[in-house]
Amino acid sequence: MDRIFSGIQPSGEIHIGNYVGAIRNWVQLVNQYECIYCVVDYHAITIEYEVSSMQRRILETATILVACGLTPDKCTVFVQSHVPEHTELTWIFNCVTPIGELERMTQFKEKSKQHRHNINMGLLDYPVLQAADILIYKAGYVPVGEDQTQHVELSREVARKFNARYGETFPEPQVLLSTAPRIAGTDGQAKMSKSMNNAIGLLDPPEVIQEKLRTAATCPHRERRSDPGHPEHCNIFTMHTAFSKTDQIDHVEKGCRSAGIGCIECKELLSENMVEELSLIQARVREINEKPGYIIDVLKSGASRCKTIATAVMDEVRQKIGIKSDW
Ligand code: AQP
Repeated sequence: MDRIFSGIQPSGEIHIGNYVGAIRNWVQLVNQYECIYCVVDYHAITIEYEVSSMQRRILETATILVACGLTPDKCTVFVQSHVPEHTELTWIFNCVTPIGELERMTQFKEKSKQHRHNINMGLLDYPVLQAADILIYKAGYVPVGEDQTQHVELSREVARKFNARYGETFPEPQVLLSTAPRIAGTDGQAKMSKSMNNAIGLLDPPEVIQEKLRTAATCPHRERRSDPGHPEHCNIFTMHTAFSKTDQIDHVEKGCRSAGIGCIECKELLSENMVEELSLIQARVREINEKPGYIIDVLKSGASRCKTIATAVMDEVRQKIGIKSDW
């Protein structure tokens, strides 16, 4: 069975972009692949963060993954820092990765603008740590949202460079995109993001979801109710494609193009469907939270499984680069 790896940062509230762009796809893949999913805490410290909230965020993120269906009987869920071989491999990969490749990464450029006073080495090196996360498990596929495809491309290059210098070791991983690989924020412009105040949280209560959708941007070309809309330019329609049934999507698309339905009706239908799907996840989160220690056990056994794989791969890597220590 081919292996899959993907990760999520505990850098804020998990939102519906993370969910439909990545997590929901991860759940669908567990029957076809051997899946490893990771809470990437070392990635999350590349930007300023509240130290006292980090443990809570890590556990909350893992709880959401399990509540969405990534249960330990189907896949492995663990925390990146619990398997330190990831950071060891990062150092080795640093020594085959051209700095120029990292400087041209879109996320690095955007985060450098967002965090002008903290453009640190970790921000630049973020994709190399990601390459190590993926390649330490020799994963062949990486299901991510569209924003991460450039980083997966880089991990392919890192694998190629390592293999060329030290001999065939790593596969070149392929991206797997979901059917909703990019959800824009409620502002309708920037990507929905934990750090942008434009997100609908997976744990938001129904009234908050309704309010966020009520005020969310719609098709920029539709100024009046009587104007025909352009669903292909409307983030609300993109969300419909992720949360509504096929006949509803069809109804909304036709109604919008013909001005048969207005944005209020369109948003109300979306809101109902989103609340229905998220309330199931929220109920499972509550159930998990009633079992103290459960998530910690899931993460410990996940880390122990991953450690076995990572240790073997690091042995192979150390041998290939001439740093084997069996004296
Ligand atoms: N808006 C989005 N639409 C579709 N997919 C998305 N993903 C993130 N935002 C969207 C995908 O979710 C997975 C986990 O993302 P991440 O936590 O590792 O980091 P990110 O891409 O940087 O997500 P955020 O929410 O924007 O976090 P911050 O604000 O901390 O940078 C990835 O597969 C990602 O593609």
